[in-house]
Amino acid sequence: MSQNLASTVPSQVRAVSGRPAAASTPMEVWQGLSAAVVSRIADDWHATSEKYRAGRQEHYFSAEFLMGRALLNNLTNLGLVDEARQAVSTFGQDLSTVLEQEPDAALGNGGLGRLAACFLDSCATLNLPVTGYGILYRYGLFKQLFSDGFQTEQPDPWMEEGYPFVIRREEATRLVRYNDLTVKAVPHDMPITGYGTHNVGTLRLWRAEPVEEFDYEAFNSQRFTEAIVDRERTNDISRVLYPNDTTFEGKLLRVRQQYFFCSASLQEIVDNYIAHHGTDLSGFAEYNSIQLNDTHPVLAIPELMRLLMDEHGLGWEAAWEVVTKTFAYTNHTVLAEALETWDISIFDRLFPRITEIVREIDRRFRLDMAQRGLPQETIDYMSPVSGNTVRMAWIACYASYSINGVAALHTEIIKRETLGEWHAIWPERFNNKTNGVTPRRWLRQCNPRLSALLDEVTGSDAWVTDLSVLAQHTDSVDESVYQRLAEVKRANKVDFAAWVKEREGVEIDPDAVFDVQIKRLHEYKRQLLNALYVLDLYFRMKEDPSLEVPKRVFIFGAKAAPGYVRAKAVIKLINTIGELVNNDPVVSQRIKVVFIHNYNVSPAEHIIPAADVSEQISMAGKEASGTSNMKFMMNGALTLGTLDGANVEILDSVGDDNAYIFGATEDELPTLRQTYDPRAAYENVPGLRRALDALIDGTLDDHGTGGFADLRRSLLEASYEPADVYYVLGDFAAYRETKDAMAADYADQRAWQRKAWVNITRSGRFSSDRTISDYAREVWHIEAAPIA
Ligand code: GL5
Repeated sequence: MSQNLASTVPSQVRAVSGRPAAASTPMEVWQGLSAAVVSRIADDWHATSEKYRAGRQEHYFSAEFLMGRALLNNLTNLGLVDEARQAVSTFGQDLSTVLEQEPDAALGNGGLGRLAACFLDSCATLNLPVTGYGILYRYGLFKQLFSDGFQTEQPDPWMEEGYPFVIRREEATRLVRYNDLTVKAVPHDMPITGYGTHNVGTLRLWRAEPVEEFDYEAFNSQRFTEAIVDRERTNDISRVLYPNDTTFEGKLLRVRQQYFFCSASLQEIVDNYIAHHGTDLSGFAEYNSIQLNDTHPVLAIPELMRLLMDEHGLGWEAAWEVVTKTFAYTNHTVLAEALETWDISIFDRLFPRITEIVREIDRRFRLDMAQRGLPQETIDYMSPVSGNTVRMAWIACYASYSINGVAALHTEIIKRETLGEWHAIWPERFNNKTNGVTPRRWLRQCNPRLSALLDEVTGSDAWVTDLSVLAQHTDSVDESVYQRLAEVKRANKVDFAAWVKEREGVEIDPDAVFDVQIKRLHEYKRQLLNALYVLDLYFRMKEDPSLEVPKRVFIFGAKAAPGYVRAKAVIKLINTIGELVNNDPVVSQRIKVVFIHNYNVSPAEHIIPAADVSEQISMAGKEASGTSNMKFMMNGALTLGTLDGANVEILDSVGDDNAYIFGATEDELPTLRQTYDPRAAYENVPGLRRALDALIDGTLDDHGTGGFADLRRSLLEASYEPADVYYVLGDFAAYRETKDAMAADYADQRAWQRKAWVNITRSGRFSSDRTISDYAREVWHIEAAPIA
C-alpha cells in the first residue's frame, strides 16, 4: 500500500535537511518530495524491471537524453500534483516555488536528445518493455550567459546538490577495457513513469569510475599528481557532454565515451540473456533488439561481435547472424558535417580488437558487394573502412535490419541521396518513422489551462494517452470555444510576460503577437532570416512612422556550439538588433525583441504555451524533422514555415488555410540554385540592401569582432564557399510577405483562434505515442507488458 505524500514528505525533508520541514529550504523540500516520489514507485519499478528482463525487450542506445525536470513530470504522470501541493503546504511551502528549484537534466544538445526523452515517456505510458542506455554526464549542456550580447558558456554541474531521481546500482557495475585503461562503468538508473499506468521504465546512465580510487603508494611518496592521474583520465570519460548539435568532432575522448556506454550496456544485456535464456547466444535476437539513435552508438556493432565471439564462443558467421538481426538504425540528419568518421589510428590506440573486427567487416563487405556485381567505385564508396577512415553510418547500414528517417520528406532524401547506394541494394530495410513529442510534458503538464479546456470539450482526459481523439472535435464545437481558447492563450501570455520580465528584464505586452523561434543556433535553421526581417521592419517603421504595424514580440532562444563562430555572431546580431529596437522610444511601442538566455527544456515549457507564431524556417531539405514545430502546434501556435521536415506533414494535417508556408521547396532548389545570384537579391528585393548594409555601416556594433561583416559576406560573396548556402536572401521576399500577412491576420481573433483550434485538434499524429507504437509494431516487434 502506498502511503499518502502528506505522511511521507515531512520525514523525507527532515532526513535531507536535518531540520524540521518548516525550517527547510525550498531546495531541501524539492529533494525530500522527490525522494518521497521515488519511494512511492519503488515496488512498481522493481516489478516492471523484473518483468521486462524475462521477455523480449527493446534497448534504446543514445549518447543523449535531454530529460529536463523530473518532479512535476512524475507527479503529473502519477496523478499526485494536488496531493504534493497539499503535502508541502502543511509546512508552509509553495509547490511552484519548490518545483522551480529543480535543475534541468540537460544531457543532450537539442532535438535528438529530447526525442529520446519523449520516446521513453511514451514507452512507459504504453507499458512497452524498452530501456534507455546512455551516459551520466557530470556536466550537461553548458549554461549560456550573455555578456555585451555575446554568448559565454559556463559549466552545468546539474547533480551537484544531489538528485533523488538517479539511483546508483553499484552491484551491477561492469568493467570496460581500453588498450591503455580499464574503467568501472557504474549504472545509475532513472525511473521513467508513465501516465495512468503502474509500469515504470528505466533509463540506465553509466558513469565512469576508476577501478582503484588512487595510487596509494604514489600518494604516500608525496607524488600527489601522479597518484590521481588515472583517476582523472577515467573520470574524464563521463565528465562532459560534447556541445555540438548535428556536427561531428573527431576527438579521442568522444570515441572513448561512445565505446564506454555501448560496451557496458551490451555486457549487461548479454548477461541478462544468459540468466534468462541460457548460454546459447544464437537466440539473442529473439529476445533483444537495439535501436541506435544516430551513429553515436554504432560501436555497439563491433562490440557485440567481440562479446559473442571472444567471450561466448560464437564463430564469425553465427555472430554476424545475431548482430544483423539485433540492430536498427535511425538517421537524424542529412548534413554532411554530421556523418561520423573516425581515423582508424584512434581505434588502434583504444581498442585494437575492435579495429580487427571492423576491418573484417570491411573485408567481408567488399567480397559480398563484389559478388553482387557492384562496380569497384561504388564498393569503395560504401566500404566501412576507406584508407584510414572508418565510417560509422556505413557500418550501421550494413549491419542493421531496419534503417529509418524521422519525417516523410527526410526518409525520401536519405533513400535518394544520403544513403542512396544502400537503398538501391536493401530497399526493404528502409522505413519512415515521423517523430513525435509527448503530450504529457508538452501539453498536459506545461499548459494546464488548455488541458482543462480539452478535458471539458472532450468530456475526459482520454486525449492525454490518445491524442488522436481530439480530431473528433475539430468541427463539432460551438463558438464559445474560440473565445475560451483566446482567454487561455491570453492568460498564458500574461504569465509568460511576467516570467520574461523577471528573467530577462524586458517588458512585453500580452496583447502583441508572440512570434517565437527557439532551437539550436545553426545556419541551416536560418535565425538570420528572422533577424533580417526584424531589422528591415525597424527600418520600415523609421522611414514611415505612420506605417500600420501589428504589435509584435520577436522571441528567440538558442545556444550556439562554443566553437561555431558564425552562429555566435548571429546571437550577437540578434541581441544588438534587440537593443536598437527596444531602446527606440517610438518603434518599441509596437515591436520588441527578446532573446531568452540559456534556452533549455524548462524555459520551453514556459514559452510554448504562450506562443502565437511558430517559426520553422529552415532551408527546405535540411531539417530532418524538427520537433518543436509539433509542440507549438499542440499548444495552438500557427506555423510560419518552409516545406521542410515534419512541417510538410503538419501542413498536410491542418490544410493550407491553417498554416503559413513560404519559400523554395526541396525539389525546386537545385534548379533555382543554377541561376541564383544573391547580389541580385541584395540589389532588387525591397529592404534587403538597407538591412544588409546596416551590418557594416556602423548602425550595429559588433565590438570590432568582424562578426557582422562576416555574416554579410557569407550571404553575398562566393569566396571559400558558395555565397548564401542556405538561400536566406533567396527566400527573403516570400518570408517577408508571408510574415507580414500573418501578423495582419491576427487582428481577426475569431479566425485566428479557429486556426489554432484546428492545429490543436489535428496534432494527434505528432504524439510520440503514435511514433512509438509504430516502432514497436514495425521495427521492434514488442508488445505491451503491463505489470498490473
Ligand atoms: C536532429 C535533427 O536536426 C532534427 O531535425 C530532428 O527533429 C531531431 C530528432 O530526429 O534530430 N538531429 C540532430 O543531431 N539533432 C536534431 O535535433 O540534435
